[in-house]
Amino acid sequence: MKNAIRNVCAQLLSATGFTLAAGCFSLAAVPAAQAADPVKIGFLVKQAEEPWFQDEWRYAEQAAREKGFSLVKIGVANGEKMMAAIDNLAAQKAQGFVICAPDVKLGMAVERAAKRNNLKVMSVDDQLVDGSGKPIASIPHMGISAYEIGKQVGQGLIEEMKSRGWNVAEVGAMRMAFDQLPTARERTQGALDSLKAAGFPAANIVDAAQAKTDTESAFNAANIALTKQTKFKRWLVFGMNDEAVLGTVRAAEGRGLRSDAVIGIGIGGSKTALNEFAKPSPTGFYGTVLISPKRHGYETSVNMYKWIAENKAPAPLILTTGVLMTRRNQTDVRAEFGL
Ligand code: FCA
Repeated sequence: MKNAIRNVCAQLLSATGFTLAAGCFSLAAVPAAQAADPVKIGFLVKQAEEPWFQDEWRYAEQAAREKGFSLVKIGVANGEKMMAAIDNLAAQKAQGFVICAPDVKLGMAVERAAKRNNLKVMSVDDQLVDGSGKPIASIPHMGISAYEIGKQVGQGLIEEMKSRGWNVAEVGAMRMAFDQLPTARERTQGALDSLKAAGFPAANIVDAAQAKTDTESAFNAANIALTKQTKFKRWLVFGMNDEAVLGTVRAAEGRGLRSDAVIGIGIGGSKTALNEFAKPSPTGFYGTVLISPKRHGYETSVNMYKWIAENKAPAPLILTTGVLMTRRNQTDVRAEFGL
């Protein structure tokens, strides 16, 4: 488009002289986005009902308002919906999208669909992988520093257990696992490693595997695990996100294990955690490592906008950090995150 204008201008310059040509140069100097179609960006998430993703969308919308692009939010619960959404974005003349895919193994399919439709693509939260399970480096990604954040969860659990003076011999640690997702595996591995480093007995660690990454699936998996494990009187609980921990905490409550017998620390800090903190008395959901939906929603969208409108490619990999948040410090920690 700009080249075409320049060519016409060059011809005018030689044919008509300076005045007309000056007007041409100011036209040719307008940024690409104004000269081309209006910027439209898709934001595709695997679990639209999860508060974390709603927060991401909210901050993406803020970016859209500030930068003046349109945002198309689509929930993509499975591969079929995801592929349809990408084609649909192209039909709507979007130029790019940010995605947290329903399955990271769909990475190559995402990249191919983006290329075919001439759409720029970035991933958020869950990094896409290729056929051999390697992260796809050509798709810029913003995720959390999963292992480090997991370690913070483990340290928080140990500290709280110590301050309550629990007898370790009676304490089980439940790892609510979703190991097919690398970021989930890294998060719980970090927590495990810090428990072990603090001398927590490996024999007291119990694995439960959730079928999906929501509260209900964690609740079901925890129920099965708790039925099998009757020797522990008290529990530390960790998992990939707040939903994993909340489901486990609810299952424990069903067995009469309440806040004096359960210390759960999640990852996230959205409504799922805030609702627990807002209850009149504490529950087994003791804390969460707050991560930033603002960075993941706002910053990814702005980066995509700049890629499209200013041809500024985003950093290939950004990993964000978290801070332990409990009932006590929630206001301060959220303020620190600009939330
Ligand atoms: C994953 C999880 C979400 C959230 C996000 C940062 O996508 O499924 O719950 O933790 O990472």
